[in-house]
Parts: sequence; C-alpha cells; structure tokens
Amino acid sequence: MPSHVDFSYWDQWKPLLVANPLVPLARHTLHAGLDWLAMPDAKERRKGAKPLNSLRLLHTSDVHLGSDYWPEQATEAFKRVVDVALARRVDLFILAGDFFDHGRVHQDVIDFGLAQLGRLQAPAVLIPGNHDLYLYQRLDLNAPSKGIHLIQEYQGRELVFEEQGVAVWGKGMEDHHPKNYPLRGVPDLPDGLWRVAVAHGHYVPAAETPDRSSPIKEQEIAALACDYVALGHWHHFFDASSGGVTAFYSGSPSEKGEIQGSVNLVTLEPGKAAQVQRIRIWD
Ligand SMILES: [Mn+2]
Repeated sequence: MPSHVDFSYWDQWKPLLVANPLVPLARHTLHAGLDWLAMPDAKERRKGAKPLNSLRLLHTSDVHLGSDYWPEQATEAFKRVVDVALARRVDLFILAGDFFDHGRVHQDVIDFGLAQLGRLQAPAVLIPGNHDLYLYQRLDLNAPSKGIHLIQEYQGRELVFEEQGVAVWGKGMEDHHPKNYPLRGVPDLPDGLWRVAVAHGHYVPAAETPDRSSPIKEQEIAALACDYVALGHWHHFFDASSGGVTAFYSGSPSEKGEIQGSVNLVTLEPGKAAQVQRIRIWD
C-alpha cells in the first residue's frame, strides 16, 4: 500500500469533473462541505488585468427607515451615513438591503430616503433585503434619479461604472427562504476594473449546515473572483472574509451598540488587499 496519496490523479480528473454537465446534479447530492470540488479554481479566476485606479466606497445596509421600533433613530442615522459618504468623498455608495423596514412605509419615509440618496455625489447601488423586497414591487427607485441603481433581477445583474473603474454585481430577492442563495451565480466580472459583489443574507461557516433563510456559505465567498463583498442582513459589523476574498457585514447604522451603529469605508488600491475601516456614526 502506498503511504501517501498521489495527487497527480486529481490533476488529471479535475478538468473532467469541472466540465462534466452532470456535476451540478451530483453536487446537490453531495454534502455541502464538498461543494468546492466542482468549483473552478478561485485563484485562477482572479487573474487577469488589474485595475490601475484607487477606489473608495461606502458600504451600509439595514437602515430600516420607517422602523416600528426606532423610526427617528433610523432617519438620523441615514442622514449621518450620507454625511460620512460626502465627507470622505467616496466614489461609490452601496446599500446591501433593508433600506426600508417594510412594504407599507409611508410616502414621507420613501421621499426622505430618496432625498438623502439625492445628496450623494457618487452613484448608489442598492439591492433589496427581506424587509423591503415587496416595497420595490410598487416603487421604482431608479426613476427619480439617474444616480440610483436598484438591482431587482432575481438572476442577478452586473453594473459597470467606467468612470469609477468598478463593476458591481448583485441580485434581487424573490422570497426570503432557505432555497434563496444570495451569492449564487456571480459571473466573472470584467478585468481591469475593481470587482464588487453585494448580497443580503445569513452567513454560514463551512462547518455548519445551512438551515436559515437566504444562506451565504463561507465556501461561496472563497470562490468569488471579487475584490470586496458587501454583505447585509446581520445588524452588526462582521468580517466574513474567506480564501483571500474580503467580505464584510457593515451592520445597521440605525442601532446603537458596541458592534452596531457604523458603516464600512472600503479603500481599494492597486496591488493591495481591500482595506476596511469601520466608522462609527454615533458618538
Ligand atoms: Mn434583512
């Protein structure tokens, strides 16, 4: 018996495994932990022309404007979030879901949210969260302002901002349930641009089996060819980076606490890993 495992067999078989059309079917029958077997090598996919520009983006989520619990606090918080974006002169603003608290928020609340977004000097990219997905079915946020980009497509959509040198991918949410995978189907974004993914869901470490709605698996993050992954749904700041891919929850700006009440200022510079600075918005 050989005393070691000969990995050259793996090198021979892996291309077949990756190319085999039955793999997606087989994958579903495998334990979740084996998912990575069928994924193309993440490092390979991250190759290609690197961006030459620097980019600063502000990442927030879960503002919950119109909240039943802390409506005034949410309004004040969002004003301050926009102030931070202006003071730091960001190139891009990302809101990773649950901008509004529910689908029946009053028109005044919607107008307030849009007016605040209108103060930004940078494009804003929004995705729905489980709280506000039904609101957007009756409200087209894209209509009032050219600077607002709400991604609604269930299969996902890629936005390219040539001036800022960044491509952003996100997807809409049809329903918040365990078979909704917010980070599934991310395409390889264009070379030569910063590559950012946005997702609203529940982070699941590799050792855990997902049983919550809208799971975002650690392995899915590790397999992305992205420079930053902006996560929403958890109301506290959290580092979900994996496999060399920088991924963070910003947490809700509207709640006060040791790990809440802040936004993420993300700096992307050529040749460096993403730098994430947590900025508190309450004193
Ligand atoms: Mn949520």
